[in-house]
Amino acid sequence: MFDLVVRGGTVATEAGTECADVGISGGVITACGRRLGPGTREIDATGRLVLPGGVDAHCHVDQKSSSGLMTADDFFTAGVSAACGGTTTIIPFAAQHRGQSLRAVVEAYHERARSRAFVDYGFHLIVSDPTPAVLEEELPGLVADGCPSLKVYMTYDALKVTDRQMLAIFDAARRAGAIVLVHAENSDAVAWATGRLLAQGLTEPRCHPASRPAAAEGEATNRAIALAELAGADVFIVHVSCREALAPIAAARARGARVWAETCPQYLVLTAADMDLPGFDMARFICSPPLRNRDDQDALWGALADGQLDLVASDHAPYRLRDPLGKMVHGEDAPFTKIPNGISGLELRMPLVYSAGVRTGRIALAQFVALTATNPARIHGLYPRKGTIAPGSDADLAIWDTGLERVVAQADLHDAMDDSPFEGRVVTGWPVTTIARGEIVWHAGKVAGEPGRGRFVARTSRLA
Ligand code: DUC
Ligand code: ZN
Ligand code: ZN
Repeated sequence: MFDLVVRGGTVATEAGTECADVGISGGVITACGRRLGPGTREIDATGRLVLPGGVDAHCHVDQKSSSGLMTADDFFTAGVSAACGGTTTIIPFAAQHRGQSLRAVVEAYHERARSRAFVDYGFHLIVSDPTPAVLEEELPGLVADGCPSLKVYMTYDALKVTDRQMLAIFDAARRAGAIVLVHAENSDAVAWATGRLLAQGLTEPRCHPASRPAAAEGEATNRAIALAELAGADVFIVHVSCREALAPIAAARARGARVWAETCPQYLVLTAADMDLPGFDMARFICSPPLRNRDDQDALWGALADGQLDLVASDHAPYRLRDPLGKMVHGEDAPFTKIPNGISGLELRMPLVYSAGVRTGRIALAQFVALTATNPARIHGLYPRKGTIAPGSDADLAIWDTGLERVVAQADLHDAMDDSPFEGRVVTGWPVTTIARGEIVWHAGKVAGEPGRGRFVARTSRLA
């Protein structure tokens, strides 16, 4: 007798699909096959797709930005939103600001997450102050405690590291068994392009993309990879948005370099042209790197299809649009340089990519599973516990109605935002039931589960 049986669905993994029942006991998948015995509870998944719960490897939750703003979502609202969108594991950041102990930062995030988390979570570290104590004493211990990844910024004055610091970080990460995530934009190029716009009085939100040119992302991506190779470190380029960044990634992988990379839904379905309207509403699209053009979009889809990009993460960075503690922190007439960067997307990540990718034939279903669940789990030390449907894995599943068509409306979403950059978009294919460690947390339009049900998942070091 199982605790729960998901019966008669089409089970999809990165290896293909099969018509099978999934048997769950004690929060774990214990059997997958035809005509399984009964469960205390059963869900009929006939005519539905059964997918591994998604793993969102890049999101910002209960995080203070370098300018002191908090994200709108905490671990509860973010987790509910994730679950309603078919994602059952998230990896947000524990962000160090200069002068802080990295260990103390991580402990504070643990404290806030423990009582509020709705889905399982890990932490990437953000290192902005790579002192010898941080790199030699704190980092190895934090990796051993289950955080084998850290992010560095090549831009933003309060966060950015120099090339020399980046080399020291790569070196320490290699020795500790961590992968280094890089926000790759050339800071001086961005400052120069920004200055040129401001000098012409071009300050509206829609001018933001021109202030962060694709060349700046391409140059920094190439440099980050070169420095990682020099130090022998594993490097992961986050939020790749353009052809200029894809080229050095593909070249590095062709020569066997240890380089991984992601893109995000906003770069796959939106372009800078969506912003080309006057007024503050366009601030909803401000993110960094910025939205690009149709040609970049095509290149990103091509890179997902041919395996040059490893995963799709949301980069959920929720700052409410019409809120003095959000995008309006400096008022409605603020220049684009003063508007917080970030787009929400935890809940829509998988439906957007399914709808725009699988239904259109740009990527296959098995690739969708790999890009949204299996690869992020594997790259970030969660596999096979997370990211697949197999005996022994956590019972994290989503049952999808692939024909369900909905128009995106913020009012239907579960995050703490007041606005979505994807508002009004028609999306076909949605999770109708989500199961997290064997518990039905989203079903028939209702959320079930308490704050604190999500657990920290210690991830495996790259040395293990
Ligand atoms: N970088 C991120 O990774 N997320 C939000 C904004 C940013 O610059
Ligand atoms: Zn970033
Ligand atoms: Zn981010």
